[in-house]
Amino acid sequence: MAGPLKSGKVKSEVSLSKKKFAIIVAEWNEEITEALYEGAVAGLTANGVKKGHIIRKNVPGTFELSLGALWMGEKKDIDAVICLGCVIQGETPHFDYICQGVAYGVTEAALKTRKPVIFGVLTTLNKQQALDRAGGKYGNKGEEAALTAIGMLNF
Ligand code: DLZ
Repeated sequence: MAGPLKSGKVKSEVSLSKKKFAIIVAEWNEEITEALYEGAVAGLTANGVKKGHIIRKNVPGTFELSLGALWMGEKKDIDAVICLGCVIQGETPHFDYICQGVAYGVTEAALKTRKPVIFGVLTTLNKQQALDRAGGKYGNKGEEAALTAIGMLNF
């Protein structure tokens, strides 16, 4: 299994130059999810993934990531799917339903497609906590999700 290095690179025993990734981006909390997307692309390209091999798809909200992941994971030429979303508890009365639903759905998509489907969803109490994890003081969880996808391709 590949291990993360400090540089944002991972040790990969498989060649990544031919691998294709789908990134599904939820449009809710766009400021955060765009930053996660930038982080994910940076994480992939820093490790040799070609920009042309990264396919982006948007979905309205985090809840829809599951179906988006299944649809993209079913495509023969996609090697791994990265799901990016952000659910903020203070602003979302049905926070728990969305989070449970997407956690279950992403797992289902991985098991059904037998491909890595990565859970790059921030579930935070407030917007500041999300910003801190979308390129702020705690790094970028989108980049982490990208490195996790690469790690799984090295399984
Ligand atoms: C409805 C809703 C709310 C209130 N909050 C969020 C959120 O914080 N983050 C997010 O990604 N999506 C939110 N949504 C939208 C749901 O994910 C979903 O799009 C709708 O419930 C329709 O299925």
